[in-house]
Amino acid sequence: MIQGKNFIGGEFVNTKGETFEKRNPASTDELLGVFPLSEQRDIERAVEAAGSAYPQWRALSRVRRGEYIDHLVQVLKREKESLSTLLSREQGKSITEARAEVTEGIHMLQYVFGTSRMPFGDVVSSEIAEKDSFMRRKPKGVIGVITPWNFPFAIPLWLIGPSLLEGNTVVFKPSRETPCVAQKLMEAVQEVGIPLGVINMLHGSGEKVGMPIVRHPKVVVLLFTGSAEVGQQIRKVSAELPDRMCACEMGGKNAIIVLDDADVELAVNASVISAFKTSGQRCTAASRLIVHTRVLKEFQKRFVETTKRIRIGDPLDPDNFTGPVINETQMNKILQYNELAKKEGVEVLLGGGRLKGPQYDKGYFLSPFVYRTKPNPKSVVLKEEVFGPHVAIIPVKDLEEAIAVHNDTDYGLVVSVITEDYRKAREIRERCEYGLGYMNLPTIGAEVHLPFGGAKKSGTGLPSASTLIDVVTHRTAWTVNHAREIKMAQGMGVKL
Ligand code: UN1
Repeated sequence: MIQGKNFIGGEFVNTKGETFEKRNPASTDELLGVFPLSEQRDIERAVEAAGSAYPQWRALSRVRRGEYIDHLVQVLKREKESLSTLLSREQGKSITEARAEVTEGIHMLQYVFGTSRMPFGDVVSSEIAEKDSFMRRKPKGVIGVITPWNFPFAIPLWLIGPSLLEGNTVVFKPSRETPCVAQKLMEAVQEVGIPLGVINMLHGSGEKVGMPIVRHPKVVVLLFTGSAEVGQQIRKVSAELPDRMCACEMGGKNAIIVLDDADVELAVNASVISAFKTSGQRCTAASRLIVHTRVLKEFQKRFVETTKRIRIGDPLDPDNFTGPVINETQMNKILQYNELAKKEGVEVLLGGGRLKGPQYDKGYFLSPFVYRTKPNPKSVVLKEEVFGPHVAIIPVKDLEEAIAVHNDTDYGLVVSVITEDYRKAREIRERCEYGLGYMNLPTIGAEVHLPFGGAKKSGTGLPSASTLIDVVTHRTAWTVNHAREIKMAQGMGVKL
């Protein structure tokens, strides 16, 4: 049982006041920890600590900051198995997925460390031979990091890693659904001896902790991954602050497009992985399978058969494909979307619903809901993100219709096309609206050194992961004259 504490100024602090419990979503009997519900004064202390740590931290060399990150990698690697198990118990994802997530988080830190001896700016040309111009990146200050429950280890590190390397300090608010892994991450930070106040963490709710961080005028950059609704709220608040930059990563209604020449077995496997890993609770999950009528019959039959076979159960059993969903609210929301699909008149292929039996009754286990429906611009279930094991098969007659159906949603995060025809794949690549595109692959499983971010409602066009550097640094110009006299660009005369 974890006795949760906030981490402020390099110390775990005792907080008086209200607390919340974290239970295992696979077996709600199991209490994993009790955590503080932070309040305004805790937020002030954390922002203050991050602000005070900033001048010394940014004054260190970039290479030295990178070395701290490398040390953090070593500690997290040592703790990999215990972190993965805790993640699986806290989040409900299968142990194999939890291990992959821990690996992915460590990969981000390794990437960041690797860039610490690489250039962080450019040498820029000048019209004047004796002038040397440079683009030099500078840190911005205190960065707020607000992260979701579906990737409680990797996403914080995607956002915190680059922020720290570039000399910023951080106030981190993990999701209230996944405080345990965040707590362990701070223990590792403390062991490494990252200077006090460089990373601070506050437990609590979105309303009482998240939004006050968003509203705080001393937080110059806000990094958020979560729902489109909250992201939009954050963008509005940020727009009122004169020097605030915010980068929001906000979900998807992703599709796999199965074309007429597709390898159907590959299409089925890619679709099952994309739709049901993490029980569909990834922003990269596929909830729309847009299938050419020529392969529809075979694809549908095999997709339904394979889906029936996936093993759902105890996430710590490595033979299980997926575990429970995160909590009761999400479970009910998903079930409501299933009902809504039925009301919309879809053809139900697998009925979904709560799994029953001794191994399921104490958790939030759902079986997949699979349906077939014609393209329907008025359908709500074809447009909104469900974030659960809920997937539509949508028949289309040709490539043109596939592209039109793909783009008929406000989101634009991931597309995958299953085809052997590179010309058709190119049409998908050019004309679909997305941030991450795949050919003959699932929609999940991006690697950290690629840009990660969506179009339309899915993102603000400021990608995270490796390209976060553009958000957490200010590009400055620095120009030096080596001549004895002043020579101006643009042919300006300066005869005095
Ligand atoms: C998310 O679901 O919020 O591409 C992130 C993937 C993972 C990251 C998912 N690497 O599925």
